[in-house]
Amino acid sequence: ENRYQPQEIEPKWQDHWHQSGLDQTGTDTSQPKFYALSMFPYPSGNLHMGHVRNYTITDVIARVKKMQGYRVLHPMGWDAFGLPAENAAIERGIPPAQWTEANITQMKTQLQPLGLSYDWSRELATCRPDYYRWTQWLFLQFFEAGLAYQKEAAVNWDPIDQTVLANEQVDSEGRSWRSGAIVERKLLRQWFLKITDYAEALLQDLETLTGWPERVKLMQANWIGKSTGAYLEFPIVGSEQKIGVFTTRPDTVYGVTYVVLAPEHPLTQTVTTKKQQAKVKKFIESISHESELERTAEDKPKRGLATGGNALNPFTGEEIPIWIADYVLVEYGTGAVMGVPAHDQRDYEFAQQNQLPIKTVIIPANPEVVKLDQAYTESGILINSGEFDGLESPIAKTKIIEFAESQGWGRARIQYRLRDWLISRQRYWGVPIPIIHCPDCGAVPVPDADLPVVLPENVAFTGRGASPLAQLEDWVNVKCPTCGKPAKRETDTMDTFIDSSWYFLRYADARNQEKPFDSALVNDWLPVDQYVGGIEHAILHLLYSRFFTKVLKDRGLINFSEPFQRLLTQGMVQGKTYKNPQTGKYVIPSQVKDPNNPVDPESGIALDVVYEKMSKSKHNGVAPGDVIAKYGADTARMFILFKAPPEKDLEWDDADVEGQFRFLNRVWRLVTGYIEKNPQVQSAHGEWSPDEKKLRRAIHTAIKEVSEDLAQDHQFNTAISELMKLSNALGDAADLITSPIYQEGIKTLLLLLSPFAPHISEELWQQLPNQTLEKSIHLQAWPKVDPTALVADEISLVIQIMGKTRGVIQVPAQAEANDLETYARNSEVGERYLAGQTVKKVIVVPGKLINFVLVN
Ligand code: ANZ
Ligand code: ZN
Repeated sequence: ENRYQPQEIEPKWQDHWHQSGLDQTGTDTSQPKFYALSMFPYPSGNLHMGHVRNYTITDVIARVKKMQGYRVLHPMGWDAFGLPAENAAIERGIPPAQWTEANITQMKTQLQPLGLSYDWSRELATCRPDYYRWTQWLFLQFFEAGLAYQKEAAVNWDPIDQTVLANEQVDSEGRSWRSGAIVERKLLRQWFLKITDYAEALLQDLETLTGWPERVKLMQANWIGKSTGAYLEFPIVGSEQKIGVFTTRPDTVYGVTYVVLAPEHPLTQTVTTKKQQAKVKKFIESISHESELERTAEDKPKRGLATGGNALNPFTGEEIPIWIADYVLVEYGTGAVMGVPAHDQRDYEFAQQNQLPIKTVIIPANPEVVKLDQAYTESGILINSGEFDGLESPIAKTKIIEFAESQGWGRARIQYRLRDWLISRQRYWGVPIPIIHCPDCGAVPVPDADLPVVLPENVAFTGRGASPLAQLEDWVNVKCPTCGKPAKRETDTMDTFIDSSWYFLRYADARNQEKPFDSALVNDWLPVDQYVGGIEHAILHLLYSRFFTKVLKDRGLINFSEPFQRLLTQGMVQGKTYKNPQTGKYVIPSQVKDPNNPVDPESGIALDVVYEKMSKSKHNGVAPGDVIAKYGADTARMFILFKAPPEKDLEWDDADVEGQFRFLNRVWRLVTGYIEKNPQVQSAHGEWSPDEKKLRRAIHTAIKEVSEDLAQDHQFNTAISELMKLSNALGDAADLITSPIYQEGIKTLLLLLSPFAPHISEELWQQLPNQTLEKSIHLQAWPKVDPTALVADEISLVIQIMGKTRGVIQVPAQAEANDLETYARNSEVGERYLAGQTVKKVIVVPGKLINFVLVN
């Protein structure tokens, strides 16, 4: 018997496709291009369901586009630098490169059985010198453009191991992962990329990204955080210096009753009086341990101190005290604020605590809404504001800025929350920053000819002391490329987000030895037409990639300014968990005796059944390899695509996996049954019988619906439902087996199925009479809709009596509402249910149903 055996056919076709080069990138330049990209994985060594979902989605898109006549680029690679490899080196003595390459090999082995249509000839790994050579080259482009610079910034310092720690190496209590020491902050000179120069462009161009989820664009906009307002200066009494503040509410300037500096502000020392010096010093020290989050948390009391100094409000001529406080951040705006307690909630609370005056200068147009125990933070009408009294906030803002400008007190200002990108890492397993520090020439780029600066291999990993690179004297000490004097290499490596900020460009020309890429090739393939990945990258990775793209465009290396045309952020894959509601512990599913009535095997307490993101600690993971071994990759793919729309979370459900397996078995029997009967297909005879017409309509409806589901919002789930309908229609039309329509139906079913379940459809396609191996189903054209086939001669009309469905009749498609009523009344169903009844009302939904409302 000819059974569906995925374990046999899947490896066979994978081998065959590989040998025949089926998945190589399209080269026919007469075709439009399509670039389908999944976010490349970190090679942890372990492929999980989240990966499988991501790559399956992209694979279907790539396969459909190929059939629709596009030349497709669908590559894969490895985001291979990062901390875990270095931790493995510290803990187990395995060199990071070896650990990483072994993981890559293992994950490739795990990817192989999924039947993904990657062009592996373009594979890249960011940790290999043939890639990071160009990461270094690109860094030097930024350096040359003045977009890479050094300044002091705080790092996590482990005082016991005398080492810098990554954020991930500091636990939630602020302790080092290795030594357990309380981590300190330490200032180091580090490298930054000037992403703030591109803040406005990054914000503006979000509008052009029509193929992105609104939610992601909003997250990016909030991260960039544009505020419009004013820069105003308050002269320090008894000094020539002024305190500049950034405010979004210049209309409240008459209500300023004090000025606050961030404790770290450079003017703090200047304004502090002798009497306050000791206290201020102590305050600053105590603040240095708080994080930014703690300092600005809304529910936390604001801490502050008077400096003893005063400033002048130039608008009112009043002297006001200068304070320092933890809620003012040194990095934002000017690091100083004008305190307006009547109209800013934080200022209000601060003023209350410290008995500072509160002066109302804005009243609501509708005074009923005033609440006395909090700031009035809305717009309104100005009072107590001299010549600006009576103006509304928006107009007052403009007038006050104009006036300030005419007096030399300030000007309009736009402020972004986005900060420059700190890219220095004091670690080994990353791209070495290609800079040599010379005492005379300063920071000198490593000359092109000396790239890449290769990571040395004879390195000790102890987790203690300076970074491994900094400990290698031979490597560190070099001659200055400019003047030849003794100089030192930069020992910092780059943030791995840099590696992933340009990999999508490299795929267009992955084997280039002379340049990071050929511009013409990149300009041809990019932007990426469909990018697919997790929402966790909604901010940083996407923002950095957009930034790189814009800089490279300005450098003349590429001709487009946005890298990703369309973005799909796929939902999580969730597994079933059994959770003890009292302890919060997750019970291992195999220990739950009765899944219908799950109780904790120890305490007997009833367990909550909830779906959560798959993870080891929750015992709810499903290993891709296990599913494939049991059902095959085609079933796994079908299930993932069918169970939920791609953006939504997906609940893993064994019964539904079974369901997809059964569907593929049905397809198998349908098609092999057809092949075994080996029918003599009649030649087309122009005039189709009503049954043939009906089947033809089902076929073309499926083509239309599947094509639309795929074109619009990647509704794979409804597309698969259409495939099920078509397979049922063919099952019902067994009488037509010799009709050319039936043959068209079988072929269409396989063609439409092939992007989703590439192996079974190839196997059955090849078994069809007159197929040859050269004509892979994946090289066939996507079926076209014949609109004439969609026109129905007859439609099914549902008959309802009092809203209850009582039967279905066939009626002419063109019938009018009146006719429909006649057909319904005269039908068998109508006669049975309407006999002796009085009809009160008839409701007709044309083309669908008729409902008789009776008098009872
Ligand atoms: C006076 C004022 C009056 C303000 C008022 C608000 C309401 P966004 O929108 O986030 O840009 N601010 C400015 N620099 C600050 C800093 N370094 N640390 C903490 N707060 C700072 O916020 C801008 C507002 O945040 C500014 O406008 C300033 O307070 C405060 F009725 O100035 B405002
Ligand atoms: Zn020099």
